[in-house]
Amino acid sequence: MTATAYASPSVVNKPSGSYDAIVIGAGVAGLYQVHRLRDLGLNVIGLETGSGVGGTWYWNRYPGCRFDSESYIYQYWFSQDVYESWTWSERFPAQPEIERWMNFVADRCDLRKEFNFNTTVKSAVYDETKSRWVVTTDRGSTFDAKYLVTCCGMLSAPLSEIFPGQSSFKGKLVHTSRWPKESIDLNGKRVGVIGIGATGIQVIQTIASQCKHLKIFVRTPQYIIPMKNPKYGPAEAAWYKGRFDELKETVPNTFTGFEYDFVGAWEDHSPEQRREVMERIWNEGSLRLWLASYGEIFSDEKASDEISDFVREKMQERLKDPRLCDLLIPKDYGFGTHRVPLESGYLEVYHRANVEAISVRDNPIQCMTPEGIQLANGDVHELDVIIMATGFDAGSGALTRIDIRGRGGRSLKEDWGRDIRTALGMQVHGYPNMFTTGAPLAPSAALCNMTTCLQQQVDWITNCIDHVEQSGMNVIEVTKEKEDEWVAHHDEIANGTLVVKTNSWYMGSNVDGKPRRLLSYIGGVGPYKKKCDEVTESGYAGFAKR
Ligand code: NA7
Repeated sequence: MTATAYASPSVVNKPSGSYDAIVIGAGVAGLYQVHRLRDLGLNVIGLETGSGVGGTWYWNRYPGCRFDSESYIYQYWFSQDVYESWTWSERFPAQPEIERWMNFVADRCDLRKEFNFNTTVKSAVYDETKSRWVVTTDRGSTFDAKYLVTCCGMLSAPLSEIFPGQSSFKGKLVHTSRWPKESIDLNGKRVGVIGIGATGIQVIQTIASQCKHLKIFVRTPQYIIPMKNPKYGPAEAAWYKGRFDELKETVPNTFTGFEYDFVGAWEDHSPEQRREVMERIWNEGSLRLWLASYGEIFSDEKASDEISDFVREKMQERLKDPRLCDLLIPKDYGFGTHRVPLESGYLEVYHRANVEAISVRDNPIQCMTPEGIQLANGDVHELDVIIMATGFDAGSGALTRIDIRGRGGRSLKEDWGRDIRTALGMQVHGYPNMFTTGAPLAPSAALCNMTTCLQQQVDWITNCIDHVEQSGMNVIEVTKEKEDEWVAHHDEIANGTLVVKTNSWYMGSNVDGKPRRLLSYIGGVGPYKKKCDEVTESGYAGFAKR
């Protein structure tokens, strides 16, 4: 089943009032969290800003949006029936197919009725006298519940208001994650794209042939890996469906939550062997070169230099033109120290006659004007459409944009404005009975196959809530000491890597004033799971219960 029409959701399925648990978000984590809590017998409500399910895959409908994870790995593992009943059309499918899959999962598990859509949570306030969370929404509705689980996504708070004069622009201005459902006609238009991260690259390579003229505003060059995206037919579907049990067991225990794991130790291979390995993995056309070639590329300068040179060489062969090489090939940070996008013909776009790369490294964008984009030197680039592929306030932004108040009225926005701290990325001291997924200091904040990590977190949270319920308690809250311990452990591992030396959303450096800390736990998905399991097995040592 690949192209089912899905039911349009009722907007409001549940009334204001009291529930056992409130789940914010109807993406990968939110759907599964509602499913699990409902199975526990809890009265649960899901609240979602969008008009449908999908989260990331609902919002990011810009041209060219697709998986960088293999479709048969970016999966739910809780149900063999769900896994085997959906058939992917290719290795890295595009957003419409992924959105259809998310809707298929929601329908197969009858989850839609548990959600109120078109409903944005404005505040979540912990009432200490009642030990309950009180949540208000933009629709004027109020819900209270014993548990609050945030499944808001780690890349869902767009950086869409960053240039002075944006509202004066006479043409069409759009952030990629708010691309309209009815799409935008780019034919014959003068289009500008700001940003060449994973999103910008997908957009640029897709729209270049449609635009009359495309100006790409380039600041920091980006390493890339060419994607290989074969179509899947019955043979491939039978192959991966037959591996359900094996993948379900192995994927959650690898370093990054994908199928593959590292090839061996850098030092054990000669330079010639390493070259052979890199060539082989490069030709696989997946994220593997980054996530599962040599672990040392994240920590050892020599390994990082060697693999970075390898990728630079590959990019140079395609770009040829020295000006483009200077503009587009990274020189001052190591391969893989932030997100490496897959691409299909992206570099060749810059050879097209209708495409122009504008360097804004030393001559930054100053503002938008009614005509287009103005740079610091006064040059104005006249445009009909401006596409902002400018990224997100990652990890923390989705939560700090909600007025979340814990014990004593403390504000999460203020707490995280000083220092972004969590325990296991799933609880924050001072916020009892609040659980977070895709939040800072867990692999799910960036460095993993998202479905793997989010399911593991949802399972942990569900077991924890079940434990509280079974023990007849009201409240569970991580202690300050336990949180400190986790933050120290997280920092120790992070600070031993090269990732902390590179500026990117991974470090929060794309948002002015954001405290600098690696958002994602980099100790590995499998080891992280083990640490979470140890907490469960200890009866939640380090968590205060009453
Ligand atoms: P990213 O990776 O944060 O990329 C944002 C891009 O926008 C990046 O190239 C930025 O350049 C650029 N940017 C942001 N502000 C400016 C200004 N003021 N001037 C010029 N260029 C600017 O976001 P994506 O949406 O591409 O990807 C986010 C994740 O989604 C991705 O990692 C995948 O996991 C999925 P900079 O690098 O800051 O110089």
